[in-house]
Amino acid sequence: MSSRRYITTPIYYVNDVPHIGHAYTSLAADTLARFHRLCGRPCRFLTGTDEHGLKIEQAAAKTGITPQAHADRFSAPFRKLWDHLDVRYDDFIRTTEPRHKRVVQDIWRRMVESGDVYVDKYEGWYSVGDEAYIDEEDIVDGKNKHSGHAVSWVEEPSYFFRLSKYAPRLLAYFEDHPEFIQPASRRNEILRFVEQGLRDISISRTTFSWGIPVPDEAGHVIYVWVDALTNYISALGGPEGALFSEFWGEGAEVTHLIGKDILRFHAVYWPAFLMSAGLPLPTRVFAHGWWTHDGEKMSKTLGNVVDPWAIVAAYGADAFRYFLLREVPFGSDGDFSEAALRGRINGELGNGYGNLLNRTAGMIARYRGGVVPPRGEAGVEDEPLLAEFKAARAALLEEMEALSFHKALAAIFGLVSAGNKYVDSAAPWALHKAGRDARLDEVLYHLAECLRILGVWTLPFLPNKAAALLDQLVIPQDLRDFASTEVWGAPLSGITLKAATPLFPRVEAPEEVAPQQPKQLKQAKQPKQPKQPKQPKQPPQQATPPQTIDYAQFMAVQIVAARVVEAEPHPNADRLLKLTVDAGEGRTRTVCAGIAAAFTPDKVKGRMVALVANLAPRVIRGVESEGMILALGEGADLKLVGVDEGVAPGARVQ
Ligand code: ME8
Repeated sequence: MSSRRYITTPIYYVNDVPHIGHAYTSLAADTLARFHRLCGRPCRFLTGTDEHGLKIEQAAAKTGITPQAHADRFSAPFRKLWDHLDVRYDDFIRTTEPRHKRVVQDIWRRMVESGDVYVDKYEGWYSVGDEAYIDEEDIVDGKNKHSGHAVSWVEEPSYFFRLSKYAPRLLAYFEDHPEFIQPASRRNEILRFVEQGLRDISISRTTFSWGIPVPDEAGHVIYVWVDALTNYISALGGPEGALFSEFWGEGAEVTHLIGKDILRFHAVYWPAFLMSAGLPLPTRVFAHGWWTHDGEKMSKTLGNVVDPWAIVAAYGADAFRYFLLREVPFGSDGDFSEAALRGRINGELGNGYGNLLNRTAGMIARYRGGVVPPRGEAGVEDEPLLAEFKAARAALLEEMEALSFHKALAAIFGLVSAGNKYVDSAAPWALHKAGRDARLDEVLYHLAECLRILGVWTLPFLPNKAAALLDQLVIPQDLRDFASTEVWGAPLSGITLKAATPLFPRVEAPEEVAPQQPKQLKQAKQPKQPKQPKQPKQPPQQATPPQTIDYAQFMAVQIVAARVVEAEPHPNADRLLKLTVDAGEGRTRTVCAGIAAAFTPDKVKGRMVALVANLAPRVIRGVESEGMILALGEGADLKLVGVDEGVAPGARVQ
């Protein structure tokens, strides 16, 4: 596999301010680029803005400024947001730059020389919103049925590109390079489309002027998609550029990250243009899914477009990045909600990762004066942690190659979980009490090394928090690259840690901090009183209407899906089972449940249950219980509230 990587995002239209959809691709590209850099691979990351075309000309006309002034005004916020989100690109291309125009005209000439360009008349539908020619069968009620953008009839002289000629070559290329279009479901879509045969496409416009002129032909501007797609090579200086020979073609791996709506342009038109121009093709085009917001499609009219600035102000850039990459597989659609984001911050980030840092730094401070001890006496209890490290490292490398960000994160957080379990089973407090100093040294060393490795691995995903963690552990620069995590056992002994500050402080929903509400809820949710003499059961009284609560009050109770991973009788109470549950937090919880009359431990082990996750922990007959599982009925007739399979632990009931 080649080692020079070129990663691109779409260039964004300057008719809009950046939103979550733009941020998603840029954050994914940035994470990937950071990962390659961490691995020491030469890598170039390009983004930019798409500034020509009728859509931009019309937007400028609306505000009464020139298209160039409009482009300048709307390109800047993208750079600003990328700075704010720590998106570290190597180049930002604007299609109105001379370096870009020159290469677009060069590509045009190459296509002409190949005999693939001819003049004719275009008669058909055009969607300005999509900047695309739309087939009759894709129009419903005057709109592109896929995007909802209005279409209008166009008749004008136009240059055409012989796309039809390239269908067989494209199909042969797809066959030979199964990795070219990803994910696989999208590849099949494109295969079916090309197999039907391709029609030639119009590649110049004459009815407006905001574009790159067709060489030697007054009155025609080059179709905006020919213009825009060429950015990927104009930013390398064009086919003759030094960067082009380094990052395009032989010896380079080119990855275009895009949204699913613009796949046809990238997977059909772009390779055909490149074939015609006699240039190598990119290695892969990966189409990610779309985000909805609280279950609804985002739109300006609905006013529900997720503004990355607001999210970052409330939760921080790292948490936003983590959520987007962890919540759904990269090729799938996803739903953004602040409640789900808070769940991840408080769950695997706070209770899992942050907690491991706090516990480790706390114990090194308490038992060793804040200095990482030398390695001491190895024990069999160390083996699961070391095995998890090896498995996680292999998975991380593999999943990043596959652009499976969510699985890469799952692998890393598997090690977080193993680290927390290791604390529980090695029980440093007990070793300290028993005076087993050499063993305690070993355990504390392993925990420090585990955190260093986690810190390094999370640098691409959580650049600020991971750097803060490595700073707290005072890890030298040469122990912050991927190579330094190849084997477990870095020289950390003797390092004096800085005082730990929480990495992911708990975040509360705005509703939860409103006065009164939590109090009322606590009252409503405290039925576990010492047993009172039982009242005979009454049907609900009809006379007084049931008390209602509002949505905010409901949301203050965090009910999440959890899997029972272990179950055993409670050591001190016959009617209780002691359950170990996984609520997707990167650690497990112990929950005491009064279900022993209805369930033996093996009947609940493995089941998905509904867990009240934010009930204050309390010690029940000597065992601390962190939460409550929901059940109905009593005694032997008791039933558990179930959760369908396929729901991930940690998913919130809402
Ligand atoms: O298409 N969820 O630019 P653009 C996820 N200029 N992604 C979304 C999204 C959502 N809700 N909404 C939009 C263009 N996107 C062209 C690209 S490249 C040579 C030219 C994504 O600003 C969308 O899928 O309209 C696309 O990948 C990107 O935002 C840019 O959209």
